[in-house]
Amino acid sequence: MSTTIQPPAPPKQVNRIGLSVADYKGGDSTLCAGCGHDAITSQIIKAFYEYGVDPRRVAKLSGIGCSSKTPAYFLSQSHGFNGVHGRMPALASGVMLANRTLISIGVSGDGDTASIGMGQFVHLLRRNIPMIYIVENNGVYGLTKGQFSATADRGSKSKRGLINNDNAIDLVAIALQLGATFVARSFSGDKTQLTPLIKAAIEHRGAAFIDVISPCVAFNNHAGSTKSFDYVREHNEAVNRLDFITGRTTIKVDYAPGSVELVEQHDGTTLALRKIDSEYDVHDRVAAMSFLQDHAAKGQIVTGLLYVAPDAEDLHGHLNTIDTPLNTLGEQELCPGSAALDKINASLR
Ligand SMILES: Cc1ncc(C[n+]2csc(CCOP(=O)(O)OP(=O)(O)O)c2C)c(N)n1
Ligand code: SF4
Ligand SMILES: [Mg+2]
Repeated sequence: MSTTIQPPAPPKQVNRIGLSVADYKGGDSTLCAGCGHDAITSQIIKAFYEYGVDPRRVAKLSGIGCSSKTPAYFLSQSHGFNGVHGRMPALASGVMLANRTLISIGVSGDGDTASIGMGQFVHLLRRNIPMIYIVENNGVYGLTKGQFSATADRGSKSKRGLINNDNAIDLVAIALQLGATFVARSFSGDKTQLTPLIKAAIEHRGAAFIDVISPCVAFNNHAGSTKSFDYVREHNEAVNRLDFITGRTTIKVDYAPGSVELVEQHDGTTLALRKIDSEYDVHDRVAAMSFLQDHAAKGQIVTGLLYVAPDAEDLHGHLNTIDTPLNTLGEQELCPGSAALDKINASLR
């Protein structure tokens, strides 16, 4: 009697820590079909999987909005805190002070960050709190049905035909002015650019800010909007093409000819920038600010990594914080003892 031998199941594709891409997914999205935010979620999953981050070492943080709902759609094994509208930076400050071994990723909206959360956002950047901070920028309050947000360009038209007469806040310009150490802008539909940017942000020590133009198909994807798919495709001016090269392997991907600048990150990883504009220097903050303004005046949206300071000191450096997570410290580390207290008291007399 003959027996049919079944071929072995094909090997499951896994990353360097043995996890499959399914380990980086979350729940099903409840956003509108075609929403730019879902495309960003896919790039977050891809970047964390390819980088090989342990999802159990990640804290996902957000406020309120369609964008702020998205942490439910990726990294289901990670820690998560969906906070109050605009208060994600306060959560991030607490998380990173309590446990600096975690990787924090915050997802916010233009309303969540540029209106109600502006006060918190600016302090997070100036303190250089180590985290990935993504703004899913659609120029509207999507969740509350399409009011103009503070990033809507002056003169842009709402779905109801109203014209926005207020000046727009450019979060990238503000981040550069505040001394942020990693500043980038991308487009939800540009996978080639966004995935390496997220990987570089994972690697960066300090606040890594990525403003991602993310069209709202329900309320801001019509003619007259400057955050629609068509508008951004027509006005996108990329400053660099990006590859992320992990220091754990010596293989460099994508050896395309042309001018390549290697930006060393901590941990020996390298960000490779293939320059489109040979004049563009990712280490020059002042030049980045004028580059941004010059192109904005021409109606162009500059995307790519605009500025990075790979050796900047983060919040932990400023405060000399302890490496150990606070909840694992014992009484011996927490109680300095009566001799130390006597000394402190004596110094205050
Ligand atoms: C304290 C507070 N104020 C106002 C609201 C109402 N609200 C909910 S979401 C939102 C704006 C969301 O816009 P955005 O952050 O751009 O996210 P999107 O939905 O566009 O992704 C507002 C004003 C709220 N939930 N809490
Ligand atoms: S309302 Fe806009 S932002 Fe919200 S899910 Fe729908 S398309 Fe996305
Ligand atoms: Mg919005």
